[in-house]
Amino acid sequence: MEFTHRSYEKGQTIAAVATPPGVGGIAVIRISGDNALAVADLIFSGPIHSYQSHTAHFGKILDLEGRFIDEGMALVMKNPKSYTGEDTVEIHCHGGTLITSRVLQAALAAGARPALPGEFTQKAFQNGKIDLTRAEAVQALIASKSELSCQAAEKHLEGKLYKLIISFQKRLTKITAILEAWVDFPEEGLEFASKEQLLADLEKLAGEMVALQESFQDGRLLHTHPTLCLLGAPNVGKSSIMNALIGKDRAIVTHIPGTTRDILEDEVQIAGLTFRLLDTAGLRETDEIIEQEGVRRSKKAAREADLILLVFDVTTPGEIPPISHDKKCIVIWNKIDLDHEAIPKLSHPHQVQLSAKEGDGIDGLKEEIHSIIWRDGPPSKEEVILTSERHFHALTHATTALERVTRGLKTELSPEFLVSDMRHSLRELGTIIGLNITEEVLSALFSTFCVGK
Ligand SMILES: Nc1nc2c(ncn2[C@@H]2O[C@H](COP(=O)(O)OP(=O)(O)O)[C@@H](O)[C@H]2O)c(=O)[nH]1
Ligand SMILES: [Mg+2]
Repeated sequence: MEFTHRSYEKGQTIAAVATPPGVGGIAVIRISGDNALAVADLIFSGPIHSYQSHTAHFGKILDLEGRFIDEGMALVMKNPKSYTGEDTVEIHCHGGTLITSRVLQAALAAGARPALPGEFTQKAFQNGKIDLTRAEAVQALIASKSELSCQAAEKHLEGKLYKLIISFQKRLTKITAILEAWVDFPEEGLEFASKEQLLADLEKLAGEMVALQESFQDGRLLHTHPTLCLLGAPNVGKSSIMNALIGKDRAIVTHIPGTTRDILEDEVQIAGLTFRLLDTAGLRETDEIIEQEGVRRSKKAAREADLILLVFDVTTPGEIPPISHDKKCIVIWNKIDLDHEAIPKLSHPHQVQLSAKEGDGIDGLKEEIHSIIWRDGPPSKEEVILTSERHFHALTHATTALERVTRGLKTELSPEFLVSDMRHSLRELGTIIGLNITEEVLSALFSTFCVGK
């Protein structure tokens, strides 16, 4: 990960354009920090200081020499009731690139410094407005392109993951206290019944933690954008299927075999997920050097794909090569709108028939993709799932430490070791919500955010 580590200085006043670059109806320049009101006062016609918190005011936006930049609104949010927990002013101006940059320049000239990526959210976290899972959820929600990743991020933003981690911590702390008492008063020992109870509690807790950990199998799909790769002989209709799946004329389709030579890529929403869809050059022996390279690339893309869509033309199925079972694959029989002989019988479990030209069977193909990707059904609306690698690793460490405790308790291991593992587990859980986390890790994390968020 590439990032520049930066120290956080509480209260420093920062400014950034919070709206996306480009032209729009309005743009928002956000200013936050101890001097936010003073900075805004210098570039806005009204007396920002005297405005009540959470009120919006129309006025002129001026540079430090008093030159008119634009008319707009100032929205004042005084600490601690703001996103960052500090004094914040948002200036809404017209959304022209030049106007926006002049307003930002004026704010910088008035004493703010340019905000780094994610710095407003970092302030919110450092000032205790939100825990780290919620801070991360903000960016995850912004980056969400699919229904399911949105749903998962919303859960985290509502604090559901945070609450779950806190409840794990409480139960861990309780068990740790019992074990610590055992260390302090070893002669009293752990009574037989309480040891049984302790083991039962531990195993129940570990089970719940492992369940959350395993939810990352689904959660990983939400942020990695799995790949679908169209594969098959020339002219079977791969490019036509790509176009039908994404609903636009993305790939060139002709009756000439070997039309697609390079790999084409686009995004497609299926099964609540964003997939990378790859269209490839048709697989065949060829002396043509560009096509040879295309075929090589097709094979490489197929090897790396999460799911292969292997296409055949029902009118000329030809020789069907053996289909490997270790790779997820759907066999597609295309061109069923044309007259054709009986479709060859294959034992392959996932087969669909369709006509890319007419659009028939495309929904069936999507359903098949859905059933392969979500073998046990997609994550439910209620379920809290892990979607971040960072959370997954911390939870894995926490559960591994807990498993050591369970084993140790069964094998009469000295309680000091058990306590040490319990503390380790607690610490790992804590990092998920942002406790005991190094500044380097934090700034690496926030550096992936948008500027202005
Ligand atoms: N009748 C019919 N023709 C199709 C169908 N799909 C593709 N074609 C035609 O088959 C030819 C090759 O299609 P293309 O998508 O370029 O195949 P590719 O080489 O596998 O990418 C074109 O002339 C398409 O119009 C289909 O479902 N029905
Ligand atoms: Mg093609």
